[in-house]
Amino acid sequence: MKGWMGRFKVLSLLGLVALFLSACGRENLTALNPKGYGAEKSLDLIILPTVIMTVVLVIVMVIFTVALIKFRKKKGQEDVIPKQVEGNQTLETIWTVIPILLLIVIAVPTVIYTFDLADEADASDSLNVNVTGNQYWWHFDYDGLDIQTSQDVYIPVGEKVYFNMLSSDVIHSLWVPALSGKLDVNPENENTFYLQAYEEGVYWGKCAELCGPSHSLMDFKVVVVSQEEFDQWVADMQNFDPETEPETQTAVDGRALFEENNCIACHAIGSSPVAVGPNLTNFGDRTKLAGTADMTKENIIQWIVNPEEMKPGNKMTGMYPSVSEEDAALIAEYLLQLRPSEITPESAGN
Ligand code: HEC
Ligand SMILES: [Cu+2]
Repeated sequence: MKGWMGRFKVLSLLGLVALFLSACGRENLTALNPKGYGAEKSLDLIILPTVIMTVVLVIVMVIFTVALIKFRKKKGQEDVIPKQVEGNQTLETIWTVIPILLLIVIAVPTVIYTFDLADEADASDSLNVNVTGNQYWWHFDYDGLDIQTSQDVYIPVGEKVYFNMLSSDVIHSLWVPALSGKLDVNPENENTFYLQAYEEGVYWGKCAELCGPSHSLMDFKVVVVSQEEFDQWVADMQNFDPETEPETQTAVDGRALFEENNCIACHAIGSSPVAVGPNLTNFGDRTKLAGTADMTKENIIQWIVNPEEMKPGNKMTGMYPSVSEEDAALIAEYLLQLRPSEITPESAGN
């Protein structure tokens, strides 16, 4: 009975571990299923030392077990002392040389990949996105294209896209686990790396540097589309005219309220250098509100009425006159119809 119970415990423990690990494997948010160049190289560098260390562990455990059994105190031989081998030069040499060799085997590809991933030789021929990390949202300014987005960044599949990153406040860190390793985003000293995605789709990004109370909500998406779709998206964004009259009266009223309530001071609609708050040009195309909540009208109303509840410490709270739920609903109508493009996270697979 005891043996059965023991096995049951082990099995349930293993089950729990499997359950726990499966949560780490959320599709498009895992470094263990790479969909881009940087992530692939990083996984290679995770696997190599893991394999080496596992082999070392197994060998050491075998030797350890053999020693335990072979040299245990035996009945009738309590006083026997096994042969003492300390200071044995051959042994000392072997266990000094083997770890050095193993470290070299790990170090060589690590150094090669590090230089490879930091290579920026073709940056000036590639698409460049100037990224700003803010408490608690990401801003993306497409170099030379007159397009700014927030929360979602669109890139063409297969191409190297360079991210030139600065922070407007504290240190953040940009991480898209399925596409690449992470890189710090500092208030000074621009850091640059590139993303190169192998497959179309929507990949989740995270801030990977504790930056304040809503750090864990500082999510964003990388929308990877075909080159044609990307060109289409660029054209759609560039052709978008913020002056276009919304189709419904509620949205027209919402727009007036958006202007009256000072929202416009921080939120640009259309291409603009203003980046105090997220650019809302393609707000209606997003699948998440403020990077984190579901994009529903109710959530938008809640956000406008009291953003503090959704994202503590955010930089919008208290910066505009208080807005009633009715007015917030009209503003939400206006914002939700801002849909300049057919190319969206949904059309790309999420
Ligand atoms: C002082 C500048 C400021 C003002 C004024 C302001 N906001 Fe914001 N807003 C922000 C910032 C900063 C964020 C990002 C908050 C975060 O995610 O941490 C934000 C986020 C948002 C978002 C979510 C955007 C997204 O990409 O999902 C919406 C919607 C929004 N604000 C609407 C409004 C409305 C409506 C008003 C006027 C009633 C307003 N804001 C006034 C700064 C401002
Ligand atoms: Cu951050």
